[in-house]
Amino acid sequence: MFKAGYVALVGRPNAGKSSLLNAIIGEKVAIVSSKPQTTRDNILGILTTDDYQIVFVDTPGVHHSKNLLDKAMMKNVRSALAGVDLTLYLLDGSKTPDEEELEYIKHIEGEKLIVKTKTDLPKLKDVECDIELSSKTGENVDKLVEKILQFLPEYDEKMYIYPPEYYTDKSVKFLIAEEIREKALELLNQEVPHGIAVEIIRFYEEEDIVYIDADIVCEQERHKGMIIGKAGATLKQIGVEARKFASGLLDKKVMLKLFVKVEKDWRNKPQKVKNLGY
Ligand SMILES: Nc1nc2c(ncn2[C@@H]2O[C@H](COP(=O)(O)OP(=O)(O)OP(=O)(O)O)[C@@H](O)[C@H]2O)c(=O)[nH]1
Ligand SMILES: [Mg+2]
Repeated sequence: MFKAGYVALVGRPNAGKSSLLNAIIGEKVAIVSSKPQTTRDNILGILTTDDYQIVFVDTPGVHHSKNLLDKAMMKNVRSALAGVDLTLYLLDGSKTPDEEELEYIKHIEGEKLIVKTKTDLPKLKDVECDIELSSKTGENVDKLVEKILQFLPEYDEKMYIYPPEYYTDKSVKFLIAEEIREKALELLNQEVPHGIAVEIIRFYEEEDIVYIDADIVCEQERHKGMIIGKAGATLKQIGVEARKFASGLLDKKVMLKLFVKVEKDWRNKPQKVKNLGY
């Protein structure tokens, strides 16, 4: 018998959803950062074996909407929850959940598993859950996959939802834009990251080299200066690391050019939020 189905990963910002997705798939599908609200849209990670195909849907962290981008992100969470075979609610094992979070869990419709993350860190409080795991050490990640299989429908033949060689629904362009954003999040302080977006403006592939130009969009002149850094050092470092990733992904030499652009209040501009694919 072959099993196939959809599983959503839901939880507060920073709970460890994208880290778990990457640990399960074994590839870098979704970017990860210590700053909350890293993931902005639903990202599929696909795990295929001879016996099953599980399509995981990583979602933005559940939070209150302050602007149009936040609203778009929460809409993504709601749409991910519709029609999945199972919802994994991730509770950050290094934090104490609040009432609001526990209430949210109660209202999730359909089958669900409560997954406590980050077991390699000291736990603050014992909270009831179905499984505890660490994406960092890999502890219990396989066990979670086994548990998930119990909830998926069975088929007589191999019912692939996606071609078996796919591990994500996202394009290389998207993955590279996200990688640039991740490196920027890593290198910048708390104030700048939420207002950053990355847009690939040129992607030109030749036989042995790929030329990529990308804009890092930010909200204020002041932020632009911070992204560029002293004598261009920060932007250069973002570029060096993102280029390495792109080159590995494409298996080709990559020429990456980064530009920083200010677009005031873009998170409230419907066309911009839409163009960026959120
Ligand atoms: N020690 C430890 N840290 C972890 C683990 N899983 C995730 N983290 C860290 O927790 C932070 C948030 O991880 P993410 O995977 O980006 O969390 P997320 O839930 O996807 O966050 P959003 O996209 O903002 O909603 C990062 O700094 C991770 O390195 C874990 O198992 N152990
Ligand atoms: Mg995430």
